[in-house]
Amino acid sequence: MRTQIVAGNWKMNCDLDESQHLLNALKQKDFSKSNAEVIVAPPFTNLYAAHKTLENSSIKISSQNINENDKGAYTGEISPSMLKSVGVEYAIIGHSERRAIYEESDDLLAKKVTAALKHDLKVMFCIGEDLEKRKADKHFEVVEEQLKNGLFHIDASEMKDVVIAYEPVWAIGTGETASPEQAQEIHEHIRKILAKQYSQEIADQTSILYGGSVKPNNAKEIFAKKDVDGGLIGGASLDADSFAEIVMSF
Ligand code: G2H
Repeated sequence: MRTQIVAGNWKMNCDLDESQHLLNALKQKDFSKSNAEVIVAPPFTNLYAAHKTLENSSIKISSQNINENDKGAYTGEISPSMLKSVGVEYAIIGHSERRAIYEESDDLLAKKVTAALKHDLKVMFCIGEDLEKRKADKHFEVVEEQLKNGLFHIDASEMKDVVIAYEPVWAIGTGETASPEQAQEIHEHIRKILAKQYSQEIADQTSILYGGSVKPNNAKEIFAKKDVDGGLIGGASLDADSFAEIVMSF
């Protein structure tokens, strides 16, 4: 049985007060009725306080990014061990906003994956095509290339610490969502690629999340699909009630 996950990617939202407010509201929710592992990814500045606030909670913490180096002259960057030291368990790597706005290449992302795993951080590796590629029916190829170039340098034994998040760029923050059928189709394809690269067993064990305008009113339908193991939630994760409702969709 694969781990079902609902992760909130807060992006560049919430100062410390707002973050604490949201976390305290999430702590009040009874997630024990859901089968999903719950993760939040606040901005770097809120991670330590989040760790302290969530100490007796089952909610786990992720960073939204990571630097690929151990330490040194990388002004403005945050290393994997720094994240570990403030209670972070996951790192989101390769989010489409990092790929598009900050021009993070497959090569760089591959290094970030290696760095995260080296420091015992689990990886949430994001892939997904833009509208142009979807219209050209190239989405299957795009995700395969992204996996090959950014993730498949790791060993089969390391895949237990990797979660994949499929996020079609055309559905991110746009209010547009892939249909449950579109999500299932590509998740199944991703699982086949994992089986080809590693093994059927690894493919069957790897959680594949869907991301892109997941809301309380569409989560259940999407999560019901066989190869969708949860969601990476942006906008709707900033409201405790909405996020909790999505978690409860499992
Ligand atoms: C996709 C998603 C979270 P949203 O970026 O990673 O954001 O749910 O706002 O589309």
